[in-house]
Amino acid sequence: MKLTNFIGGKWQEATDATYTPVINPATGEELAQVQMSTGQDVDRAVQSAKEAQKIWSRVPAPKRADYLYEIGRIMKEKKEHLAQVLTKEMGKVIEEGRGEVQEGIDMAFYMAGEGRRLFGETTPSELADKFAMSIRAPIGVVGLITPWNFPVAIATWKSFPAIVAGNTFLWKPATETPMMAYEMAKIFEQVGLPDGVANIVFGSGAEVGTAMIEHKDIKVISFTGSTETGRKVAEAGGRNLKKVSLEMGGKNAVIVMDDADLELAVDGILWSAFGTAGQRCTACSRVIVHKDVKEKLQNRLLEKIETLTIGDGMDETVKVGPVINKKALEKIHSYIGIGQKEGATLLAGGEILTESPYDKGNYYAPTVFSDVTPDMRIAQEEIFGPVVSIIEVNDFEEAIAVNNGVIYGLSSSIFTSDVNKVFKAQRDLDTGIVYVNAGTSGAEIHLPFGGTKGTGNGHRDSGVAALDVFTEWKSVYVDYSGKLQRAQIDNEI
Ligand code: UN1
Repeated sequence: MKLTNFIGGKWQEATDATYTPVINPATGEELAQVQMSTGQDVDRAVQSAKEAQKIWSRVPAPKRADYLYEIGRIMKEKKEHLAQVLTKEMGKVIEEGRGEVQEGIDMAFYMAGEGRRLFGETTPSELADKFAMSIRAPIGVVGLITPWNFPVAIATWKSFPAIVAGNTFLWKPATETPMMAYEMAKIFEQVGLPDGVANIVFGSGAEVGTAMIEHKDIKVISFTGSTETGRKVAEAGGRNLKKVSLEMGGKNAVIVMDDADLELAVDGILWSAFGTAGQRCTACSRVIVHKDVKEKLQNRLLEKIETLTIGDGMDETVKVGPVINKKALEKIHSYIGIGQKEGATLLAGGEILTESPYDKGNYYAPTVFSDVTPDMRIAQEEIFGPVVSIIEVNDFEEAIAVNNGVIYGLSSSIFTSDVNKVFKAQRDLDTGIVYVNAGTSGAEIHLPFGGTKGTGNGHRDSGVAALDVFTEWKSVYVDYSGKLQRAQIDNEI
């Protein structure tokens, strides 16, 4: 199977196309070949998106939303198929594959509802017989750059608000996971989304991503990926005066206080640290635990890790799937030496699984470090794999300080039964998402998603906040006095 670009409603071979294999991380099997496009293909897609946007922006928003209802309905109909494709190309276990597709379905229906809201504001004018309002206007052609760890959900967080608001888009999916983009393009075709509203160009960040950021007719770039790349996107975006929305890394912590339900906390940690093999930007990679319950929590965590089945996510009983590729395996593994050198104690895992049946895929053993101090690299840097570091603290204040003492600010969680700590924590945890008595992952699509500090640049994906990325506020004044009235001058009392 060869995956070609989807431009102007047609499947198009790239100029000078070369192809790269798409590999199932669980088995090493080749699933497809994806084409690597060039800047010329980006330009072609932008032209088509630009033409389409002129018409699309005039389609009433409730009618634009009708396409989203249809997209959501078809995604629901094909949910199992989509989940299987997702699990095969990305590696997450099938239950989570279904969950991710559900996230996309929810986003479709939620944003379709926005077609009949897209609320602006009316406000009094300071002058008589004058009407004032602010409305959300579409921006134009928007560029979406999405990562491999959530190949469909993240794309829906961006593309659905973009189109309901009257923009058209060019989407560059990650080269590791292009098949979900192909599946979505087939759905766009099936619902008869007008040609050019949705365009997909496959290729590398260096070539296609750069061409998108440099293109003068792409007005917004919404990017999810590494902090390293995000910084480059922001720099180039700044130079080109583009609106750039960034969603980057995390170093999310679960705080466990001495008054917590420990069994629940352990379950929360297991799910957030080892679900998706730790490859979520919301994954828990630090446990900040009160000294009085550390031993107990640690022991229970180690017992429960033993029960996690590792393997191909297509097997319904498997809880931890592979990581995306060999490079990721090596990066994760490099942190074992780093942690040990810094004086942390390796309590579990710390190895690449090489024996059959693991030898064909990219499997890493769920890993726990203890005796970690907040300044160690394993407690500061995003590892993006199934590795968690346990840090002991003396009290609540120290726990908050350790949580906040990293460059990232995506998600945090606290397990406690003290209502005062709950409210203090939600105020003081410096992250865009805060959980109480739940792990760090599992955000719902109708709430804003994003983080503070090095995680982002102030924008949010999903939720109604996503509309802020894809619309421009336009202030409209209608003077019906029939005479020239001058604000600030003719309105003295
Ligand atoms: C991500 O890891 O980039 O909150 C997205 C969660 C999911 C989305 C994660 N709903 O864990």
